[in-house]
Amino acid sequence: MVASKRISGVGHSSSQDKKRAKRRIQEIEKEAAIRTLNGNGQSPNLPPLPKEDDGKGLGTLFSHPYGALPFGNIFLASSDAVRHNGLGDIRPLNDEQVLSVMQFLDAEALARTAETSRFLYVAAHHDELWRDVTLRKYGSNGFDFKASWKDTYSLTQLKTDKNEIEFIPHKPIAMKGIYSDTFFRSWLCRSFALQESWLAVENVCTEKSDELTLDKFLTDYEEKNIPLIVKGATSSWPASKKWNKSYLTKETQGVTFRATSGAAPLPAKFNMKSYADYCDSATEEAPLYLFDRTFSQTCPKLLSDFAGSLKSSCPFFDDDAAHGHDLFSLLGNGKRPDHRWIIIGPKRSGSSFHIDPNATHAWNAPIKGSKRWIFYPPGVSPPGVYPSPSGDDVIMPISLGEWYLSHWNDHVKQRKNPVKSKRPLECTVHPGDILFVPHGWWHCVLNLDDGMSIALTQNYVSASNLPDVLRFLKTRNQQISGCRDRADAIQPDKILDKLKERLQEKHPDLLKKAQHVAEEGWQCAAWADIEDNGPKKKTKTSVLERARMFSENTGSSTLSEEKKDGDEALNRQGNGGFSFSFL
Ligand SMILES: O=C(O)CCC(=O)C(=O)O
Ligand SMILES: [Fe+2]
Repeated sequence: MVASKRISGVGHSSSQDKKRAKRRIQEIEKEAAIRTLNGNGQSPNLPPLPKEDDGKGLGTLFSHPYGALPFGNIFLASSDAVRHNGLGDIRPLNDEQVLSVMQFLDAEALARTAETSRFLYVAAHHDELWRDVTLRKYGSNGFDFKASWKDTYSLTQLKTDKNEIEFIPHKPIAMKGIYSDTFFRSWLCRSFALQESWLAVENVCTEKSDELTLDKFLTDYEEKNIPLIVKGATSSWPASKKWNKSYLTKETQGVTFRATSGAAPLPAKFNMKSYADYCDSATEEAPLYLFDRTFSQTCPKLLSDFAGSLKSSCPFFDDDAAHGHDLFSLLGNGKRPDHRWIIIGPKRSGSSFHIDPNATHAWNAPIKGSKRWIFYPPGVSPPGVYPSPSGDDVIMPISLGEWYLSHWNDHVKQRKNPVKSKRPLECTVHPGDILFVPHGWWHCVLNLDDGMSIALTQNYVSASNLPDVLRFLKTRNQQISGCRDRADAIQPDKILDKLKERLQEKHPDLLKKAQHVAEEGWQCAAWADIEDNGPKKKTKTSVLERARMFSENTGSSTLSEEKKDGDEALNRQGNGGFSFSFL
């Protein structure tokens, strides 16, 4: 980003001033030339504009509401005075740094800043800044979402103050002369068109639910550790028929749900109605995703809408089955790591690349809205995803949008990886179907449909992954998750012994066999090339520093991974790890 100076002619400038101005023009031009405009008139730091293919029209979809244009357009502009004059003495900061400083402002300061100049008007309306002030002030009490974060803040403030002032919704004004990859890129990553080519490949195995036997599932999929879609398995679930905005709102009266985003400083508490409203108008690059692990206790009615049917329609996922599914249940409810979630999010929300927690397998059933999945086999990091050598943290683009827009071409190349077993798998899973997510596979998930997408997921340990789970609990203490923030849960240093104790009582043969296999090594390559436990080698750079370095090298914003986990998600810079990462 250029810390630009005034380059237009100035009334009484000295010849030295003129020389300086000329030098500066040359600098700007050089910088612009380095960024060589690509075919879209954008700098190469931005992904090419995707072609609109969902019939909404490029113009509306891609014009920034406050008029920001990609930085490359400055090459065609007569001056960059808007930024120069608008930032005054802070102009040496780049746009990202300006936004970082503004994160320290409260709502009043933000509103006043927006009045000071055209450039700061645009910067001070960055939706994420208003999200953050709202979450800081009202995030833990719940609030009604209204159209945008600025409106939500204003309305909540007026209500809290019992102020009689009339609420006037904010209407963005498009400014001229704003050239910023920071503003434009973030807008692009939140409003990108879903490309047909992203949805074209379907190479995950499928089975029809009425033809899939338990034995076939266990031998052909679970033991081989490969993903599978079971078609039509959940169509008979009451949840599939009943769950929508009004039903969930009615059945969850008085309950609040947590929603988090890797890009938001704090989690937010929403009631269902407010979250559904948010889904209708969310405009952030990385939307808040509702990932709730407590719903079966807070809304048992929702559990009864699928738990019974799961047993009859998907015997291969039956928690109580004799073949030893869900072995963590031996630890006891509340004591075991988190394992069941309701997941709700708007179009373009979803989960960034992660591996599921504690070496567990999972199933995922979309109830409303389809989901696009990309899988990378165990031990093969997806493009743009950089796990640390210890596996305790991972760096990747801050949003799914950014991953799709920036790394798609590299992903396409991976489809032709000469080693077949390293190639990615891809699929769209529709309501009515259920997906088996084998342990150790990287996966990312994108919600494709308008309104709120609703899904259920459950993680489990069975005979097939027990050896790796035992090995994981023994050697990856730092990465054990789903228990640290709950006092009633068994903590990482105790969990292995407890599990072995319980298995010894209930399934001694299974334990013996699994211990034997575990001693030989990992079954799954996800953890194989990482040194087992031992003193953790301290790297000099923190996750944040590495993220920053990566960002500076690639022009990309990054995120240190977050976990499939409630409050532990807050510690994502701390003991986070890719093996239990989520979102
Ligand atoms: O539905 C989603 O966003 C993804 C959930 C997921 O990653 C899982 O179920 O393992
Ligand atoms: Fe997952």
